[in-house]
Amino acid sequence: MRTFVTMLILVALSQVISAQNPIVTDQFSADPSARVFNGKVYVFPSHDIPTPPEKPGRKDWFCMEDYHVYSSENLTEWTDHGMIVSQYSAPWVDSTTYSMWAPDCIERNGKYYFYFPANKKATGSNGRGGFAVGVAIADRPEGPYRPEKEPIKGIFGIDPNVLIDKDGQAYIYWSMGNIYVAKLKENMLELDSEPIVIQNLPQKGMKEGPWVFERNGTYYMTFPHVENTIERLEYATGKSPLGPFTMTGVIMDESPTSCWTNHHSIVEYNKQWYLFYHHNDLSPKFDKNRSIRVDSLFFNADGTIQKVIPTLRAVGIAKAEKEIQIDRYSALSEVGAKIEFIDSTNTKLGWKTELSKKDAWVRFNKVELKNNYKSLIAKAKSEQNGMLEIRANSLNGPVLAKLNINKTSDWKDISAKLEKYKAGIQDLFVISKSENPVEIDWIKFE
Ligand code: FUB
Repeated sequence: MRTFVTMLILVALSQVISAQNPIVTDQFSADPSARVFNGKVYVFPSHDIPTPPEKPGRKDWFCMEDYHVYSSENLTEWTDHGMIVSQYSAPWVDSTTYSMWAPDCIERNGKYYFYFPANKKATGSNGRGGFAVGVAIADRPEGPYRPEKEPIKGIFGIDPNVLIDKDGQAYIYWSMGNIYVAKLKENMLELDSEPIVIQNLPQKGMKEGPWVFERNGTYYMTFPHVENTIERLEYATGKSPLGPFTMTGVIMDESPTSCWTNHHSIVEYNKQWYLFYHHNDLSPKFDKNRSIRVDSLFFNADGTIQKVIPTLRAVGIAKAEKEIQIDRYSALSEVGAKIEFIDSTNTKLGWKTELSKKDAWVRFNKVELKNNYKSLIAKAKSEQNGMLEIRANSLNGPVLAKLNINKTSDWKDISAKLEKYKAGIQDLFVISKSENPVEIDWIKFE
């Protein structure tokens, strides 16, 4: 009965968000560890928050008090299952430190083990506890999770990552200057070997956030590293989970918005590989309030990883009848098109597309048009009278609708009759057909 009630509460707490990059926009999120459980992708990020007034000393630093978990089947609609572990629910965590950094989660024998770093309650004479790694266990990926009373003995560090090898042996990796690894016992709660430092990684520049996976007999040790001034994602490869590893390449260059950290995970889902990572999209001026993202990742025939270029469009097929955030575009015209926050004082309201010239355009790829839509709706405005054309698949492709945006300084839902169209997955072009500037929040089909 108790489990049933808990499940009902969890369902009631779930919230579905349709999103491109970043994939979570109603709160900050960072350090995404993605896992495939029961045919869905689950993402376990950390959760940045603005500094609370009682912690002014942390104003310029990471501030994190709990974790949420998200899931998706199509990688465009994400369900937030709510908070799973907090600094107040784990008995060993010093709940004044807001230090719930990058976590990971793994399944073994039907149980879900959630690993998270945080500052321990002080025990030493210096009054500081330092970073340890704890575990919380659940019967379902969404929780509820029960935190263990004590952290794992023998780990002093951050950014836990767990690999269960093909022979069933589990390994835990973490960082603290270097990257460390140790075997885990079958119970997933205790170390089964002395920690060792992974050798042959770059000596200079900070390394953290290990994420290890195996593909075709190669073990990929992937990690953020400061080669120049901020982190980029690099990797080394080897033939065993313990190494030796050889430095192999760069997965993603430094953030174009100068986010100092990047932290990632790599996962295969429905025969496609994905890179989950973070930038500071919703907080351009403070890079400790980050947002998680996803893009496709490809391997070369020799097993090396092709560099991933961050996109706004992200992955997956968008549903035409949901609000399509065209500001998460696939391409923009060189002149007359730009993206701005709807309200720069409340970035969580998202972005808008501004088309300021005739023939300026924005392209949004892979929208699934079903049969029988009658109209196209745009949330838009124009200080003078504007006009938009929506076309399928190219700038000269079939016209789907023409929208007149009558002079207004308020956002309006403007509707136009749809022309005959072909159902299926199409790329949409939204094109300005007047010299008067038009702002668009989203479009959708009805
Ligand atoms: O999110 C806090 C810390 O920043 C993580 O633990 C690191 O990997 C870096 O992303």
